[in-house]
Amino acid sequence: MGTALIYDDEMTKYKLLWVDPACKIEVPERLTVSHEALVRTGLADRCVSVPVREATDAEILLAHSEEYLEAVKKTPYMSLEDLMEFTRQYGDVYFHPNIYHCAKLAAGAALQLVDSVMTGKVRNGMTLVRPPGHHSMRSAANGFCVFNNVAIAARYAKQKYGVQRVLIVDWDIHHGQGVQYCFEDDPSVLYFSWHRYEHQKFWPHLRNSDYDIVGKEKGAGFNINVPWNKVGMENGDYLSVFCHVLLPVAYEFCPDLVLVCAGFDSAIGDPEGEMCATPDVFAHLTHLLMNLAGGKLCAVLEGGYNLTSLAQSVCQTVQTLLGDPVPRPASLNSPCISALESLQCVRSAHKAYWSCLKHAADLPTSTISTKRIKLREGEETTEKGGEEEKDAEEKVWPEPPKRVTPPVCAALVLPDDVACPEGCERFSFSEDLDPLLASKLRESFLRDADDSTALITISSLIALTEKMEKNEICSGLALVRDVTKAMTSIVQHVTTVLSNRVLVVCVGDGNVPSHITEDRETLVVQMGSAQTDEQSCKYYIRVCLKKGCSDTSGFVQAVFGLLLPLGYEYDPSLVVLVRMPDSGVSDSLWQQLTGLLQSFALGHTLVLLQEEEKALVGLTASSLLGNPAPSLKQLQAPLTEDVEALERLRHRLQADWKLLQTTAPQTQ
Ligand code: Q9C
Ligand code: ZN
Repeated sequence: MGTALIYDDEMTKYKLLWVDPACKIEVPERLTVSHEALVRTGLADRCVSVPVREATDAEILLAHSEEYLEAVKKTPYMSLEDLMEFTRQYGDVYFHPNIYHCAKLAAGAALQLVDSVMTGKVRNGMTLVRPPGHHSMRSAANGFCVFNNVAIAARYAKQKYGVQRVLIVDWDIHHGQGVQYCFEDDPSVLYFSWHRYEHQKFWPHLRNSDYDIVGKEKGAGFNINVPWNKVGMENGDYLSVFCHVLLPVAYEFCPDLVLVCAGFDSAIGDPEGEMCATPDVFAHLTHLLMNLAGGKLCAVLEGGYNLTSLAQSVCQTVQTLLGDPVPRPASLNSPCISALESLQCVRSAHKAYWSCLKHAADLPTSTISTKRIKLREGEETTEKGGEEEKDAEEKVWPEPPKRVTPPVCAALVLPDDVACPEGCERFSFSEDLDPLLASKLRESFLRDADDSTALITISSLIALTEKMEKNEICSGLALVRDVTKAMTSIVQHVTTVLSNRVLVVCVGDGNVPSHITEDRETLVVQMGSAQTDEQSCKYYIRVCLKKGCSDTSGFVQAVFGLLLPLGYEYDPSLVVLVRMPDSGVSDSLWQQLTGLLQSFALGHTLVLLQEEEKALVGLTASSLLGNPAPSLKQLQAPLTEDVEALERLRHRLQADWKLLQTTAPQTQ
């Protein structure tokens, strides 16, 4: 199952023919540099190349009026003056004799991508198109857009493939108001957009772009706007919104297809966005969406005007779609005050519609009319904005490091009678065990059981973690006699000998030895049902669910609200995922967790299973290989007491872990 790449250089064959400062950034080179970067890095070659086609009239009419289509149809025959005149009725857009042709190809390319994914020809894909689409409305071109490529694609997928729910994620830095208008009363399409807003001072200056515009009638709750009221937003701000808004809602929505309005003007260096998120953040945004809808994800290019950051960001996105391990998120700062305010506002505005947000805090007091102005004037230095504007053009950032895929994707330590799944490698530690290490291991972990099999398993696992550290192996999986013992020895080895940070995720009840949890080199997050007196502390966090890990919605809530933000902030170099006996977690949830954890540590995850759980080897390995997890079906509302307990826990930990914040500090 591959990744489609759809591109045709015909779409570079139109440009601005007169002077218009608002439109001069939308140049043909946007496509050529993006495509050349994909070719140069060898990524294009790894994709399935799919040809473009023109969208038909009927397809364009899925999102546009007949009058508008007929008007655009005349543009190829217009004189320069007529084109300028025609252009004047719309905002921030230009026409050219060849743009109608290109607009048909852009929409058609999005449809080809939907076809390729829906028919199973590929798993996912990206299309590089001009003109972009998300600003164009039923009867109007706008913001460089002629036809709404993604809106047309969503309607087409519903019509042709009977897709029931479509998620549209618009990470372009502008509000795709055209998409919002198209689906505002439609509960079958969930539209999420974040956008530079600056309290309506930024283009397109619409009151409709604010957080309280949630959709209409049956579609109420299915339109999510995250306004950025400051420039300079960073990776931490973006990932925070994904963890605390988009992902929980998206999993509750349970889409059959994910479409991305993939604009890269939200990246550092872009003259329009003036944000500071680095190109590698798109690897994470992409990866976090890849386990929804059984992996069916179509990314369609929208904006992106800094040619360097655009090309880098496109490569990060495509490389992630291809399944390569994602880079460690560089320099994740805490979300800024303004981002937290937006987060709090959006979560509060959607409380009534999504059970995952039911217990979100109310609106911050500072948003109430006059206080908003006061806050903005009296902002402290922790705030972003201000001087960023001047040096936007001189912004420099390091090129994202080359992402290398280890020769072995998943290495398995298994008893001889358990078959090794396809695509994985059986790992056995053949060299004679270092006598010093052997005696140390025997002494500290196997004191009472003179069990040579267990000793060999542990030794193999230690050798495996060393190969992971050298990036010769990406991930590992082992069936062991005693998961707790295995975890203990591995964590001790990795933290002391390799002096690396380890994130231990324990699924299910069972004691975690205190010498692990007291070590600052280890962060332990345990999900279970056991109510004990033991309080969570900074490095040992226990999530208690009334019905344990069999409660999928409570578990998912904890994964997005707690585990992922903690993982991002902690930035481990190894993740150890431990499945305690009788955890009760469902197969699909287990696979989702395994997939999501590969956001961290360059995908270096070591999974430990009890030896009786042979049946789980295949599906766990499949997730380690990057296959999308089955979807969780539409989630029930989590138990109120669980959510409340989770919120209290999150609140308590916020002082230590800043990415857990979802509210702005009280002003005054
Ligand atoms: N300073 C897309 O990104 N305003 N469209 C330009 C120039 C229009 C952006 C103002 C921006 C349109 C797809
Ligand atoms: Zn844009």
